Amino acid sequence: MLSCRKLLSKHIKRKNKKKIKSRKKGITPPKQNGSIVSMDEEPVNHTEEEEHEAEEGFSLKTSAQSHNHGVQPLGNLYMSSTSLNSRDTGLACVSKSFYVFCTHEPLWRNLVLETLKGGFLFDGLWRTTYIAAHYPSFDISRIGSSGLAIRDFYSDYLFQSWLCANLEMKPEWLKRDNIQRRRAISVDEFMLNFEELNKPVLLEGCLDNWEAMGKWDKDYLVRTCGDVMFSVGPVEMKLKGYFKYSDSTREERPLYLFDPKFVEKVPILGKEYEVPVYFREDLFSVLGEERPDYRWIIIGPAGSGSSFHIDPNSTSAWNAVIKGSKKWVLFPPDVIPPGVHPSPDGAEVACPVSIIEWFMNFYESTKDWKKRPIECVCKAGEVIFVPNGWWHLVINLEESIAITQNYVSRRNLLNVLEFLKKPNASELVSGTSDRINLHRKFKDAIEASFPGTIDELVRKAEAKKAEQKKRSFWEYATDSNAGAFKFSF
Ligand SMILES: O=C(O)CCC(=O)C(=O)O
Repeated sequence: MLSCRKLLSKHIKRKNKKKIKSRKKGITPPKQNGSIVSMDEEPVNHTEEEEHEAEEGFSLKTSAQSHNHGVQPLGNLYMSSTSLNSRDTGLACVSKSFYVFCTHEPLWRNLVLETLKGGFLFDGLWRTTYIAAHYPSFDISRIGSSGLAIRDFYSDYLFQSWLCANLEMKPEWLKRDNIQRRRAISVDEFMLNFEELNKPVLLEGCLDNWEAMGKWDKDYLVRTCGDVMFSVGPVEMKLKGYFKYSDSTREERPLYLFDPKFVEKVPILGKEYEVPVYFREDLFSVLGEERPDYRWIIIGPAGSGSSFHIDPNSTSAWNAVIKGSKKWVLFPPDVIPPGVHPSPDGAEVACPVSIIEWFMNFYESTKDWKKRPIECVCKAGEVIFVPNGWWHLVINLEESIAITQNYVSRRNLLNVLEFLKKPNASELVSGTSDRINLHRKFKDAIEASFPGTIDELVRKAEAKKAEQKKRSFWEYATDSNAGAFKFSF
């Protein structure tokens, strides 16, 4: 019998072939929504070639269970012998279909977050979590899974979140590792070869002295601050409540703990790590209490992460992994990642709902891009430098704990000042309540603390630009492929 797992990989693989064809024709590849994925468990004779295809396709996590009610993606309707979608068959099926929609977990998650904020105790399902909180006398053990499987039920809306929650990261998605790695380089070397050039680098060995390494894990954090409220997605919740959730969640886009005030809340945590030597210049500190948010503790289960974005206020950042590991994909500022659509003013970004969905639908296409992304897996003990303006996506490959800080040094001060004075600063600037005045306040404070610095940086930047212009003219003039005149000696 061919397992559900095999069928899934086989059919998605077939669909992929179509995608490649359509890409050649210049048609935007269809989203996974239309994929043909069989959930039936019928015996199928499959050839060697099909086996091979299956191996190359997508796989489900070993822990994946079938969709509760046997929902299939809409594409399967076109392969079905009956061409019957039970959702269209009138009253006889309404109650069953309605039941399936009503038990859709993402809807219950929204309800819980809206009504209980962070004050919920996750019990493995959002639906029962909601009911237990609102109707404490109700015996939720009666709810469980009804096991109601519905024949011929096709819905991309219902299927997609199940698929994304249960897909395993493909080994190919993790293979490319083209970031430059450095160990024990000097600060000057870092500035010259990476910060000045605005290029990512992975720094090894610079957390060796952190107390947090080897100390921070779930048990330690719960002992130290289990009752402290942390920012988790749209809500604030106790750390121990968050771990109860993250230990048992299995969803498309797990809630992520991302707290900018963790040092103020738990000062001991701030004493157990130190800013790596490369990132010690911190010009936003001239603003004192008024500086925008700049340091975060980040905790999340496997599959959680950050979808494509550029860091706030044109700052650069470093991200240190204390526990776990993270897959990074970074694109330089002049390349918008596939599947990502920033609004013209840059204030909003539309991208696939979940990170795994981006990998499923867009990762492959980056192979053909002239400007390939920089990629790596950042493991515990390693730090990545994220230069300003770079698009990046991060997915935790296992439960992870990390610290990140955004900073302004002399190398990116002018970029930051320019960003803060954009006409739509009130929408673009983040991490502070006084978005409009941040430019003036920051500029004044820099002038007061480091007189003449801005003028000197402007002079240097102009000289560099003029030099580059001169160089690019001569490069163009002497490049025989450029069609300009050639020197002949
Ligand atoms: O999820 C992560 O660790 C990445 C965080 C990140 O991208 C950011 O802070 O800008």
